[in-house]
Amino acid sequence: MERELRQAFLAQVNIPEDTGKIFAEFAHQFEELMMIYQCAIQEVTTKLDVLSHEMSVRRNRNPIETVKYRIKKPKSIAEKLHRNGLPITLEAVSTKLNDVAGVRVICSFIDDIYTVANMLTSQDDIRLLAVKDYIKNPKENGYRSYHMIIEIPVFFSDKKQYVKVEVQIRTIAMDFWASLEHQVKYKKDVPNPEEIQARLKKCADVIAATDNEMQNIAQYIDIL
Ligand code: 0O2
Repeated sequence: MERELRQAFLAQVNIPEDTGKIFAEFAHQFEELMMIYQCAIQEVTTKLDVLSHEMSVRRNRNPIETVKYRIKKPKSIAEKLHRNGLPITLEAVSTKLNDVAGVRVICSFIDDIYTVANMLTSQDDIRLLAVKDYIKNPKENGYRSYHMIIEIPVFFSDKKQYVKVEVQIRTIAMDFWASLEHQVKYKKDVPNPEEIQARLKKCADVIAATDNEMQNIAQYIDIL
């Protein structure tokens, strides 16, 4: 198990690192929980790979540009639980956090986002738990993206378990914006943060207008 994980959790729960047996058991359970999320990510990315392969053969264009994924880092898990006033326990991780397993799908056009979301959620083994449409309702800072919390069944040796995965779907341009904004958010000592936020908001507006116009052109030349 990563040292970072140990330190983040132990620091949050005030357990000295040499508590031996208790720690070893906790570490093992945490590792098992992360394995479950990792398997759920594999299931979702496999579905996306299949769709992507099918689209590239059966249609003249594939709405899926890129698929990325990540397991939330132990430090971020601990911080999010702490921020939300939740106990730093494995139970809280699995019952209260929706985004430990995250998959991000990058598309070229806005319409592609809804196409991919529909293709995924119309599969009968996927349960759609929640949708946040930050494209129709952008955040005040300019953030745009389509978020879904889904549950996907994972078949283990002794049981079938539904596992939550956050799926974020956005255009290339929205992704470009979100990566820089994310870095600004987590960077300490950003000079003139208000000015940077205002400039990023302007970029988000320009990007939204560009995404819309790109889609209009694609529709006009009939490639969507
Ligand atoms: P990281 O580092 O990506 O993991 P909920 O999970 O529904 O209880 P939450 O977390 O506010 O509440 O949900 P939401 O709004 O769907 O946001 C979840 C994730 O979306 C974030 O995870 C980011 O990845 C992304 N996101 C949301 N808002 C913004 C934003 O304003 N800017 C950027 N760049 N990304 C955003 P984390 O845990 O914040 O970060």
